[in-house]
Amino acid sequence: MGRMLSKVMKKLSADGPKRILMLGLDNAGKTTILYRMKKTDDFHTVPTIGFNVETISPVRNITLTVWDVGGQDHLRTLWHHYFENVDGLVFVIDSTDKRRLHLAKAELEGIYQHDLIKNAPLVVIANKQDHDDALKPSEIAEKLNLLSWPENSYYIIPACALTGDGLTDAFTTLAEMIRSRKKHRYNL
Ligand SMILES: Nc1nc2c(ncn2[C@@H]2O[C@H](COP(=O)(O)OP(=O)(O)OP(=O)(O)O)[C@@H](O)[C@H]2O)c(=O)[nH]1
Ligand SMILES: [Mg+2]
Repeated sequence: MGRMLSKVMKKLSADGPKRILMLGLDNAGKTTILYRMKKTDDFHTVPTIGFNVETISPVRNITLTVWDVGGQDHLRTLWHHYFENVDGLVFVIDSTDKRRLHLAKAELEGIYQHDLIKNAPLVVIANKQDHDDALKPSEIAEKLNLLSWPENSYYIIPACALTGDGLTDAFTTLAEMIRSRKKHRYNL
């Protein structure tokens, strides 16, 4: 009975809402992504001081609680306060912000230094692809040095938060990555 209960509990927690942390430099488009996924049409974003949290359902049977934390310089030092119990990470890049890509790379690498995050699957959203001068995901992957990361530990997806293009793919992919890891771990 006890063993069965514990198996059921594990299955429930494996199927319950996953906790997603969404980070990235200021102006990358994190809050726009969150409210586009929430299908909120009438919103205007202002730089986030603190965080926003919303439950989203990118497709049926997937529910994610997404924490969007402000990315300004002085706020990035607070990111680690959100690392507890994170199932997966979304890192948002402004694909037009070539000048600060090296900074985004350093921040991403810094995040993955933390024990609480280091095994969390990663989806990088190459946002603002509606701009003609946006870098392609392959160029961003190279500049972030993602090619040296373990296979299947990350996925990079082109997107436009204004239209929503790529966003369902990004969150569904992350949910699948989390699910396949949990399945592997618990052998469910
Ligand atoms: N052209 C274009 N603009 C975008 C896109 N996504 C977001 N923006 C714009 O980029 C600006 C910043 O977006 P936010 O969502 O506030 O950025 P953020 O990452 O939440 O920024 P912080 O809260 O400061 O960390 C806003 O003016 C958005 O309208 C996109 O895909 N294309
Ligand atoms: Mg914001």
